[in-house]
Amino acid sequence: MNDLFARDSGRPVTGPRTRAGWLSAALGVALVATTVVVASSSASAGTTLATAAGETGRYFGTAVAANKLSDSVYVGILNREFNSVTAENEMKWDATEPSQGQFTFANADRIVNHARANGMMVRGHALAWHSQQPGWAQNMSGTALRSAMVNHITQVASYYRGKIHSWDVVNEAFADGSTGARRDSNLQRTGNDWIEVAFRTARAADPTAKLCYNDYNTDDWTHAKTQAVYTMVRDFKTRGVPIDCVGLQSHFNPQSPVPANYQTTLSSFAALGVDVQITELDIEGSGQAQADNYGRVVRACLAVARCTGITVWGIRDTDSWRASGTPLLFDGSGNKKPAYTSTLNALNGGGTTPPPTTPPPTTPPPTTPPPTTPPPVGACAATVSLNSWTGGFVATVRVTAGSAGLNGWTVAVALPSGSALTNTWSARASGTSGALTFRNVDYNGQLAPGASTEFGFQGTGTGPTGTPTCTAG
Ligand code: 9MR
Repeated sequence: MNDLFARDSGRPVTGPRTRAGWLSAALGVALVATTVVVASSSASAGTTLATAAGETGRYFGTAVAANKLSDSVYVGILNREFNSVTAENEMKWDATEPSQGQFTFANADRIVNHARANGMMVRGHALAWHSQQPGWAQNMSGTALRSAMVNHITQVASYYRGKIHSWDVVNEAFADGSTGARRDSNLQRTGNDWIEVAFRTARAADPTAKLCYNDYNTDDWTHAKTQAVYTMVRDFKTRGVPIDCVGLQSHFNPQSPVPANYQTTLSSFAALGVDVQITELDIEGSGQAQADNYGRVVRACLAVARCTGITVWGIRDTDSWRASGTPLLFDGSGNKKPAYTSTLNALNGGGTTPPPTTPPPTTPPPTTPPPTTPPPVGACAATVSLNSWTGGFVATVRVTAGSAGLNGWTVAVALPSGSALTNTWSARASGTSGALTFRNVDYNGQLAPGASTEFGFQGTGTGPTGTPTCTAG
């Protein structure tokens, strides 16, 4: 019974449950209510990675390859130890849209279905990336590529809407080295705003998934690449670009070891108001040294309240993309390594320490200056800001209530001829060309006097040029 209780507590709160999961949840509640001694003693030591992480409110996941789901040793460890999965390759652009406009989800579905049948959550990986693009996209540029990216994100994120806990919306967009620059790629050459367009598009397609920016070599707080990603996330938060999480891949080896300031990196990102997830953890090495490094990474995550979960990049060493570095928690035969024990112990240590506190960031979070313009005297006012590129645009509209406040609003916008609406977020649109109207959704219709809210839309062609009009109701 203890094990039943512990297993259930390791399931993610947001994840789907099987009938067995619900049953064990009910039994778990009954145990808490009737046998406090059992609950309190078992709650402090999870016997698997998932249950131990679950007792700290976190998930523990692994990358999964669809073609290994017929390997019984692999599946046995997966189902026993993990409560989150990431498709190692099956949700990437080349896998899901091998020909333009032709989507294939069969392999990704095998992973998603396995996860759902076993009460695991799913991380989606990855919607927009310079690598593993299908050949047709590799040969594209400019407007055509931008539109193809938007369509890809819309189709894939819509197909999996409601089934994905977190999406890696954009992967590896910054260059290595000391410049802090964006990585050159065909996507980057469509315009610097490609990343925010990707995030807005993903939000419109799946409003329930957490949207992450994911990268490697962003673990050391002093590295230019880490600082560049931090600056981008801070800018996105300031401007209302929808981002919920930062993924640190955390691929470590002797050339790129676990940095001493790793926890500072986690807490500094978290202080921007995003979750932090360790998304592709592997640490090359063996024995106690490797075990100690795993322990350090886990303890750093547990020390940061918004470090919400850890994913290792494969199950057995032989499953790894870096198999020769034996970087994972199970050996080729599926036996637990010292790294496994150290990880489990660190997770259980986290369950007995006081609730984690996030140290103050080393860079102060941005402050939004108070609005300098007084609230409009009429019912409401709307202003629009545009991000445009050749052939497309994203419009962000700010609605500000007049002195009486608002209980519902409507904004009218005129699109130039030849332009068309393709996506809307945080509002309901009527029309797709010419005169458009946008109405509030449930959660942003009520505004106190002088208060503001934002919605956005995306389109092809050029964006609206006139001032939008706002009316109450
Ligand atoms: O593990 C993945 C491997 O099977 C693929 O061949 C490789 C191709 O790019 O991608 C690996 O996964 C990568 C992940 O998608 C993004 N971060 C780096 C990972 C390791 O290369």
